[in-house]
Amino acid sequence: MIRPQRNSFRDFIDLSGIWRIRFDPDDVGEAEGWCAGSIPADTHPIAVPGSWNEQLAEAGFMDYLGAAWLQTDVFVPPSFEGRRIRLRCDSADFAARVFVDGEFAGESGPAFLPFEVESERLVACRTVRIVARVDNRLALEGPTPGVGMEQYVAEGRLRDEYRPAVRFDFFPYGGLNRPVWLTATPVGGIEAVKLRASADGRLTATVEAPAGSHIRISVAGQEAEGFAGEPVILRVPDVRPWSPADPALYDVAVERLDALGVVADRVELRTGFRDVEVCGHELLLNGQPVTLKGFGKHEDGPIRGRGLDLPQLVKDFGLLDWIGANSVRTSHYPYSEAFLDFADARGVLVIDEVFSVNLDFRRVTDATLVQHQAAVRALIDRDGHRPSVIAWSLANEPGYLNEPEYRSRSGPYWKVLFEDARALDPTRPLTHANVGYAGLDDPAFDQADVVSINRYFGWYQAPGQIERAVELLRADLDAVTRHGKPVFVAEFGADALAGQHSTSPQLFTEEYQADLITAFWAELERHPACIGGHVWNFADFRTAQHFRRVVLNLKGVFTRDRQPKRAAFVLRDLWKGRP
Ligand code: BDP
Repeated sequence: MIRPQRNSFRDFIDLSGIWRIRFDPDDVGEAEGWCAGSIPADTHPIAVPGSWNEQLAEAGFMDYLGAAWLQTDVFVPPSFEGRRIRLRCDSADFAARVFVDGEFAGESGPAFLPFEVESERLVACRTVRIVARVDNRLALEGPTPGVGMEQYVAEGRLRDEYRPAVRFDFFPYGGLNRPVWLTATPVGGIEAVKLRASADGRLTATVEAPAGSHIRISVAGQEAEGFAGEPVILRVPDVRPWSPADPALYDVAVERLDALGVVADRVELRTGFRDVEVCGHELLLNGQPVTLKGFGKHEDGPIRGRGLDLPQLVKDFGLLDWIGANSVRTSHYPYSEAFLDFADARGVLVIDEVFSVNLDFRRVTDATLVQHQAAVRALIDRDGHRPSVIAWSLANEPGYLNEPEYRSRSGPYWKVLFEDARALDPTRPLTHANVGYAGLDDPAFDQADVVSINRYFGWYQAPGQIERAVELLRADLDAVTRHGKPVFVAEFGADALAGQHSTSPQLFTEEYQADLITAFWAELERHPACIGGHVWNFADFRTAQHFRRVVLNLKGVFTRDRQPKRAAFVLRDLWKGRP
């Protein structure tokens, strides 16, 4: 899939704006033909991109989990005549079926990743109605399992009931949370480009286009030619390797030439030349060891929910710079491409995570693995050319319910999943985020290149006891060191309510959060196998309702509206090396 772009061969229309939405709590829309669109009286206005929850809270849809039909009309301009016209959606949470003028056109693939649909109705010089049936429920056996009242009851876990019902600790926002586009590309054009660039200036491009297509690649004044489906290789002399200190980016032009050697299609991708590898307990970037300092984040904000928020992106990258962070994990799902544009340009290292949270091995079937593999493949396809992406994270906290099936059944699952990912991209290390319950010999560690652990000592365990928390952390770091790989603390932290203070160690105060983070950081820094840590979380974020959460998960070092807590200043001193 090629991201929408505009040049002499390609064009797009951004369908962002006010759409209409009709909720379908009884799941009757499909049978009743809502795919053709609805009259305004049955619908609410909704901004796209944007989640329906906070936008339509007053209409009663804050906690809505189910199907909803979103619609808009678009005029297909004359300039699109004779071209391949598609509808592209950068993501639909969590799944969508798309109709054009009432006819089914196609559906989404893995959640949080783009998909395209085509329809014979998409022809130039007419107005078409786009209707998307979006559903924010998750299947029980998916890579991120859903949950319902039945499971809470059957598992005897009524105290774990969240509203809306989820198995994870963030809000299941529904809607079209990233832009939707109408695109026009040449018939028989370039369909995909796989790029890999290394610090020695070598660039390999494999282009998907009609068989036999003649391909030309150019970057920094260098050119190479070849054919679709075969790697085309070129070398840039005196390349400036990409790094956080010098995030040098290069524009790569990929052209398809017709039989006469005339350019018939062109796409551009921005990349950077760099190497990432694991060596013993170290992670090397361009041959130099790196310490990861940063955060797990979320795509989350007031009103828009998970909707793409460009001002917030600008702000967040400013804050990462201000605090001296060099890295982020896209916990717990692939983020927008706009986010990765910033990471590439600002030199922020990214651990790119697939959407698999709290995988439950009591429910894993063959279909789970197939879906998980598809999600990994789609993520690598979308982000594989990004210099900022230094590792793929294939799951967050599988086995967190402490189910015995995790130990007995997950080994072969991880073997297949990790081997598959490694074959798709041998240039990046693989990891997953381990939860304490999954053990210090988590079967996924055998496959991972980096051993990542999430640890909440001082919070869920040993609350209020920072010294004890550090001892527990040290014991776990020592124990996982025996895997002989770099060790990374992918999550640690404490909730703090901005403005809550105390002179003694008290949970929820700004001082406790800051002191816990300081103590953990000292331990991570001194541990020989540890390549750094990510504080959980960058900013406070909304969760589903539960007595454990005060609307938000308060582990942010910034508030949800990006004001610093005490921990932010402490981290800034630690990471920027101030006294
Ligand atoms: C970890 C999860 C993360 C949660 C965090 C917490 O990976 O999604 O938000 O705990 O409890 O277990 O704050």
